[in-house]
Amino acid sequence: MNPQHLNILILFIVMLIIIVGVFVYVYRTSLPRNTEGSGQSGLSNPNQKRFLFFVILAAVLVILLTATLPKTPYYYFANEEPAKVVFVVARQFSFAMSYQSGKPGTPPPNEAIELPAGKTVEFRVTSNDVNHGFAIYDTQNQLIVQTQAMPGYVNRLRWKFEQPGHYSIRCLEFCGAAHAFMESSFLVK
Ligand SMILES: [Cu+2]
Repeated sequence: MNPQHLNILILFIVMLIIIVGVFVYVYRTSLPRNTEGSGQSGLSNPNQKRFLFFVILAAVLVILLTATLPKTPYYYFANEEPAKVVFVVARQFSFAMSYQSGKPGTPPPNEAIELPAGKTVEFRVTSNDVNHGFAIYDTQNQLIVQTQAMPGYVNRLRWKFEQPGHYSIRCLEFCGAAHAFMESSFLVK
């Protein structure tokens, strides 16, 4: 297991423990009480305990969001000028790729794509019909980055390919009968 997968596994186990903990807490605090103690104050008061619980929960969520949001791929290479821009139009059941953007109402241009290794490139991804996925797999067939291809919308995906070779593109959004065969590729050198 590579370290990245291990981190994700640990994250999921921690989240699982937190979720189970919340359920156990809610279950235990919602049990009918057999004590007749009225006029409780301080932390023995269930309302105050609940309030404190939600304050801590909110604080944990804010800390986690602050720590993880800047690491989302939306900001990858945001300050760099892409060396190449590739226009991608997905449709049932293929990807058309070109260095030129197409004109509305005409078939999208399609050409073999070659990208420079070690330089930031940008894909501008859209769809001509339904929602598709645009997922890039490296030379070892590992998924490295992906975005959605949506009709009427252009998603920009920036990446830097360090390894030269053939990269595959697959659709990750079930889009119809031949979805499983919706593939393309490009060369990095
Ligand atoms: Cu598909």
